[in-house]
Amino acid sequence: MRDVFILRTLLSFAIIFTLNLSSKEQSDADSFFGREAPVYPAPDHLIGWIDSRQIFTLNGEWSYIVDPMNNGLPESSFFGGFPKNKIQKTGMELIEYNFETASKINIPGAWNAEDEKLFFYRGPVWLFKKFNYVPKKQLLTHLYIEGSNFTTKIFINGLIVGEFEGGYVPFNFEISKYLKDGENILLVQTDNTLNQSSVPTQKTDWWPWGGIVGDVYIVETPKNFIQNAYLQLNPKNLSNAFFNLEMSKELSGQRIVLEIPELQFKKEFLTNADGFVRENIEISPQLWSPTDPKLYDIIISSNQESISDEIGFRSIKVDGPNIYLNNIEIKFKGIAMHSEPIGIPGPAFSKDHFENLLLTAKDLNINFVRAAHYPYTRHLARAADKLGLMLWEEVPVYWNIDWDNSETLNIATNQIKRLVQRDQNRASVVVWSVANETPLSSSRMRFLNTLLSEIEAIDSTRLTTAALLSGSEEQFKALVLVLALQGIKSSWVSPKEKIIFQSILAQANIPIDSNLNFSISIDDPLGKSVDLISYNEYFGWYYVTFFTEQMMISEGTLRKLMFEVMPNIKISSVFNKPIHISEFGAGAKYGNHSNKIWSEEYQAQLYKHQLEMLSKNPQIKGISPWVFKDFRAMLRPLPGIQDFYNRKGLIDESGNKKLAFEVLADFYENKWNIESPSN
Ligand code: GCB
Repeated sequence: MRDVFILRTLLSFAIIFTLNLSSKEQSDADSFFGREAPVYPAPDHLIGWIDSRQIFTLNGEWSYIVDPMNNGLPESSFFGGFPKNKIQKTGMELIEYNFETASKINIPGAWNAEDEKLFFYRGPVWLFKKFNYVPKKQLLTHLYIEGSNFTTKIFINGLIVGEFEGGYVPFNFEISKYLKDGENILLVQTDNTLNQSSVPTQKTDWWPWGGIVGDVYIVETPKNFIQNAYLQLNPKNLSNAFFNLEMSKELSGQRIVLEIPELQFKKEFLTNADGFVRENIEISPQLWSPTDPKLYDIIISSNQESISDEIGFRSIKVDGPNIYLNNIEIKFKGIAMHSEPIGIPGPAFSKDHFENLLLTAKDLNINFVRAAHYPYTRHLARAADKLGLMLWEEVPVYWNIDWDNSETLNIATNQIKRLVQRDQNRASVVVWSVANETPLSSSRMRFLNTLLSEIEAIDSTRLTTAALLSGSEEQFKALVLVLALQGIKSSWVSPKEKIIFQSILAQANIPIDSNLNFSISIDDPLGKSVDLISYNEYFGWYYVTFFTEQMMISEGTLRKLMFEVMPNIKISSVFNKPIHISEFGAGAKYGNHSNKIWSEEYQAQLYKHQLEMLSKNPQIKGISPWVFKDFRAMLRPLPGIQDFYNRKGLIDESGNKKLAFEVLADFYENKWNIESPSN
């Protein structure tokens, strides 16, 4: 049989290389070089409470091979691909790869952070790990990966385990049948290519870190195990909590014990016909809050296993334009972040990375972090739980994506579900965000409403949002008139520029002594579906740039005028809900001192004007300026200033504080409190 195949192969070679091919023959030739793609199964349902399971880490040193032609897959290689892991035995075997001698990388870690040659690379890279393990007959063995960007194919001992598309979120496969006693080989292909239908889409203002960017564990469970469990306070009744539990199989009558030793709570439940427990329990815990981030040990046991976690109890809700934590009105004093550690290139993934980020961010006197624009590893919310910071978590539905593509919707749905399933017990997480700056359309509404209903089905105890774009062209034309009126009033404006401003006003029939203020009313229809109206705005940074050519006024003049009019800008929404300003900011290179843009002084000035403006708008109940730390961005090439960093950070990549840092810290400490005894 094998000989017949080899003979046919050789014959085909001869034919292909000696004949001029017709198109039919060409397609035969193509299918000869590439085989039909095998089926790559999807991951299993997510396993929760991972940190209390029986786990063996596969973190550490791995080898890697870059495969720009995607030739290592079994379906694309004539020789069976890399999963075969052919080994040289006699020195006569033709093998063109070798994982044993290949370069090494630390996992978790992004190959485009660790290997300079791969900095801008987008494509497949193979990651290889040998490990010793003896599977136990009475247990199931799972492979758990906390995050892998963005398409991941997994092989164990040469066999296909499966594929996951999406990136950033955890997934697991049951792998018992692929394992053998002793040495096992795990081979993972990660591909960080993004395209129009992926999530995120092709163009983003952050780095497409590629590779395995979260913990890799072997996890052992009983054959019937507790898949996940959820314990959260009922926002409508603070002495009542929802307790939901799901078994891995639809097994009814399973005995489950829930214990909270510190509260002397112990109760037994039986699973229903679907293998679920869905109960309300009565407890009176001390409530979690930023000033008192109290966590309780929780133990859940079945007849076969026991899982545990530390969980905090709090409520979060909105009522009209106000936000309430534990029924006390609060403001979100926030900062936005990317998942990149201080002083270390690449993505953040570990407990240390996030503790360091959050502890440093706490010097801003914040109580809230917007974890933009994609899920970080579970260590973020764990650190926030302990440090008392409220969190906004988000999926990478960013700018314009393929709203009508059902595959794209599947990827995003999967991301939001996995994020919620993983972090549903974290008291720190108070906001789920489904999107950032997505242009209006009916297909976008359908898409985002689907994501919102996925959240609602799993977790109804938190706020939902999306960072919206708002302001029509018409509205922004009014800003031109407001700037022109200010230009006429301001003594420092040159006579030449005053003449231009006069003519702009005359054309619009606006008398030069009018009193016009600029106002924006957020009316994105998605506002109806979310709890928190979040809005990104860039007054003082981008917005003037749009007008300078059209007005024939220098950008310097317009920037100065913008600072003058900003304190009177009104931001409201048509919804009776709190507004959160999810972004504002300006680029500044640390150590660059001048009165020009990119200086620390310009950024600090912009913060002062922004904060004055925002504090005068009563519907605004939260802010998270952009951004805590300078982060890697391919859209930012300016040599000497950006060098492929987005420079809107309040600290630079090494942790140096820019002037604006203190401006924000002072605002949060002294100027933006709720004037009520409940503060
Ligand atoms: C935005 C985006 C954010 C960018 C930021 C910027 O509106 O939401 O991802 O990085 O602006 O710096 O331009």
